[in-house]
Amino acid sequence: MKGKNPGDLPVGQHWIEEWPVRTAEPPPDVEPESWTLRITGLVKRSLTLRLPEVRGFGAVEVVRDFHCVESWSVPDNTWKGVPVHRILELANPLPEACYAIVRSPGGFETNLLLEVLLRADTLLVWERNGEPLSWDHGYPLRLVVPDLYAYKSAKWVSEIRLLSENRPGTWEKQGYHSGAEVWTGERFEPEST
Ligand SMILES: Nc1nc2c(c(=O)[nH]1)N[C@H]1C(S)=C(S)[C@@H](COP(=O)(O)O)O[C@H]1N2
Ligand SMILES: [Mo]
Repeated sequence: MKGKNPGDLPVGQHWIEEWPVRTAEPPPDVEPESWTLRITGLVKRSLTLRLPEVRGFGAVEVVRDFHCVESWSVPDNTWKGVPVHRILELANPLPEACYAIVRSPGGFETNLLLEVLLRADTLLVWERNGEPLSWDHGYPLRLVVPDLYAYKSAKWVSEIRLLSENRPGTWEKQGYHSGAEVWTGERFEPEST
């Protein structure tokens, strides 16, 4: 496995400077003031959080590259957001919770291992390089999972549902890899290559 320091280029990727917008569904028509993030499913305590409450978990900054499975990589993004594990600790996952499905209001879904959501650098982000994200890039709340291909980094996150079984999301149903680890090149599920 190659290293994963900022500036390391994964196999099959190339650097680009401009950050493109890549969205399958129309962006949601929801005011930030009424935005809620819900934590549902296999938790002891379901949560419905407004944006100030999400930010109240405490923001961190991480500097990481951003890799789309279609081969472009945007270097050196300073992401500011809340580590998801802080929110999940309050929700308190049940022992049988091993997977999650992350949802956006427009119907986009992506699945993740709970242990990936608990990584220190898995963030719910609202700022990049010192500026608020644009709406197209997922404001007011987007997931960033730096070591997974970017189809796991759901924009406009409104629900994180914990599950006992792995269920494919929007791109995973099209044959994209459920794991999506950049550093081992998990682009497609084996049966579809
Ligand atoms: N809600 C939602 N999130 C999404 C997507 C999407 O279509 N809808 N596309 C994914 C894909 S394939 C990529 S490459 C990144 C792109 O993020 P960007 O548009 O901010 O560059 O968002 C991911 N998150
Ligand atoms: Mo992508």
